[in-house]
Amino acid sequence: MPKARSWPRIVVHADMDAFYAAVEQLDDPKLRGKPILVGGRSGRGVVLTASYEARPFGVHSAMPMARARRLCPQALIVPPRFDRYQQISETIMDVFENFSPHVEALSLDEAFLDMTGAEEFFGPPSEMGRRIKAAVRDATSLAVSVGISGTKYVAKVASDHGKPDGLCVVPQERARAWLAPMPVSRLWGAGPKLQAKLIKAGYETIGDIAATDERVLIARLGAIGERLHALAHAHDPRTVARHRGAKSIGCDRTLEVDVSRRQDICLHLNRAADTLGRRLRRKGYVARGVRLKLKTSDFRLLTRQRTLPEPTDVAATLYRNVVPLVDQLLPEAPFRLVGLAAYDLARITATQPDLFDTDAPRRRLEAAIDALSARFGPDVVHRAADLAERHPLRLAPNLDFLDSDEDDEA
Ligand code: TTP
Ligand code: MG
Repeated sequence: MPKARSWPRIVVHADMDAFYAAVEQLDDPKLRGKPILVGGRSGRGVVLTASYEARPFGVHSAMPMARARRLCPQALIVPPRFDRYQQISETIMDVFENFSPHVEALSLDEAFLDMTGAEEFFGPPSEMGRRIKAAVRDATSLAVSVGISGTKYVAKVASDHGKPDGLCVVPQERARAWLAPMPVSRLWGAGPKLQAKLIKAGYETIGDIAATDERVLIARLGAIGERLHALAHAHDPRTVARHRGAKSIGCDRTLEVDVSRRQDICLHLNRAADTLGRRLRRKGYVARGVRLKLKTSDFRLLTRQRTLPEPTDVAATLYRNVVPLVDQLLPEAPFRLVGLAAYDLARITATQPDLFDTDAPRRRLEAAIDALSARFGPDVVHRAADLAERHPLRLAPNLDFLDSDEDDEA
């Protein structure tokens, strides 16, 4: 007979503390214990994250760097090193996979783990949390905050609740009461507009929503009322999907100057394809699809994607396949962000020797450039078209995480 379980479902949410900043402090002891801001200084520079030492000054992610520097003039500004964050991300995702076969990476630094039924191996939920935290610290020397409950929603709120270095366990039967005093801004999917609407309708806390009849909420707020009611009651049927961040890799840049001309957009994509091809080859992946991402000057995110005729890790092939997608979105120009992602990644295996038949000569060329760049630095080899361009490519910091619409999922 199976052992009796105390929790019917155990969902863990783990999220690294001040991730980019913590990595910078790890790698450079001079930065430890100090307020630091990770991001660019340029005109459109924004704070990607702030160390916990800087947060009491009111600075936070996505704030313009200029404003953050006014609020916290003593903060040290550190440019981001995405490859290093990616590397640590892979380490932490590997750690999570030692705890559960169901790990859903949400971004570089956070994941859900379904640990239902794992008490036998790891003890009760609080002990699971302690072990996960210790394993992440052993592997990276960094702190992760962990929230554990019976649903994704409450686990996520719980991991944030204990930050930094938190461990917050909320049994399902106590989840509703635990949520009740929290402001409606903690409801998943409640952006600033909906929050304002809720406040105006007299709902300040999650408990206010929970105490209202579902039909009344729907009548006042529309279809979203049903979801808010469920969340406020700690009901969230979503399961932990099994996927790692590495199933797609992207290269997005917010530009210093918005672009409208097809040739300018393509120039950025060509560069992005080079970066992606290089990363794919380095990691031993091939992509089965490419996705184009453009953000309009009024901040609408547009995407188009297509499956490739054959899996590839060749930049020229990624680029060739994304160009026709540009034409579909060109009428929406100007764009402030141009991005390209390779998705549906698979590891190259020995059983796929014919993979690169069509791409073979081009692949040899790109691999040769990889070798040159590795030896002499990334700026040694340039494409003639880039050099001919009058304006050098000017990039602002990566804002990928601002585009995450995960919070808006039903
Ligand atoms: P978060 O987990 O949101 O933030 P954080 O890890 O820095 O801090 P916290 O302790 O509150 O979790 O994001 C993870 C990393 O993603 C963050 O270190 C930098 C990056 N990021 C951006 O680049 N832009 C953004 O707007 C946000 C929110 C994060
Ligand atoms: Mg984090």
